[in-house]
Amino acid sequence: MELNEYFQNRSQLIDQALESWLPSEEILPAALHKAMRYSVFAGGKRLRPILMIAACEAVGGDTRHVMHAACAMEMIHTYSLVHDDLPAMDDDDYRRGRLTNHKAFGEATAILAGDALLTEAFRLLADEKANKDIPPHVTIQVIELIARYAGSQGMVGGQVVDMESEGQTVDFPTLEYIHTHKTGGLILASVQVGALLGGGDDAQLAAMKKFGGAAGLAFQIADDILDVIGDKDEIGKDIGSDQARGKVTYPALLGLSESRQRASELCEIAIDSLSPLGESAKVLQDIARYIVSRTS
Ligand code: GRG
Repeated sequence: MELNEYFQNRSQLIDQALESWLPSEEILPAALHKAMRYSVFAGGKRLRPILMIAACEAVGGDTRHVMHAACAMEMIHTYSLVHDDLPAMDDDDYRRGRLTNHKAFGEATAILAGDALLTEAFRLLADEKANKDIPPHVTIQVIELIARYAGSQGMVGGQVVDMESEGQTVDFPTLEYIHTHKTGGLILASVQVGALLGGGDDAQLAAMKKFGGAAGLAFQIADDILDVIGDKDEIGKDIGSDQARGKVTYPALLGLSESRQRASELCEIAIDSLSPLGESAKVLQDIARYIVSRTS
């Protein structure tokens, strides 16, 4: 299956699952559920849940065991975008080609919609029905892993160091800390959880960790590059915002050409790390190539 077709097929499955698990707009409080759904169904690429499904498939697992965690990951990712766009943070008007959540629903509702998405994600990760075929110790491992990569020593931590670094001269280790934590963490967690729920062995989990670390960092470098040379309409948000805010980025520190070089080296590391898995890892390896060549 071509990668495009794979993305289309798996994102349809994710959308169906999200549709069934997210409270409908008719359930009280309707305004909150409407705001949550507005951002979840705003046309995101579903990269993290797709990586989770692909990792599960790569270790020979049953994708039905991973759908709830894939949806929880997308809810956490969406909450982070809703909060990141708020006036107190990046103060953005557009996301995924439409008005940001706070522009559409007001600041207070956007904060609460993000809070509710994060909380609902962990409810779903612990949901009894969704976990009926999963050993309880694996469920606990999954919850701990996602909390670790999303929390103060993961995505939120990376966001704080990113904020503190705005307008400052920042060294390379700090830049790598920001990128691996703020963005890389959820990507790394996605493939690890996919392999874990797919019943992967220790060697497969270790390979997936290496893949996720490299692919996660490559993703953020590609994002930095897109913010310099990307197309506003394709990306769905303004270009040049990193520079305007004095954000620390790869192109700012290393230049465009070296940033591209680093992204393609990381892509090779990601691809090589999965070679022990053979043909079953092909989709993940194609996704790594897509991550560094994407235009949106
Ligand atoms: C507010 C707790 C908190 C964290 C925010 C992830 C993050 C931390 C901020 C997002 C800022 C940002 C735009 C980072 C660039 C990388 C990134 C996460 C891009 C968006 O991810 P995509 O391209 O988006 O997968 P879609 O819309 O396709 O899901």
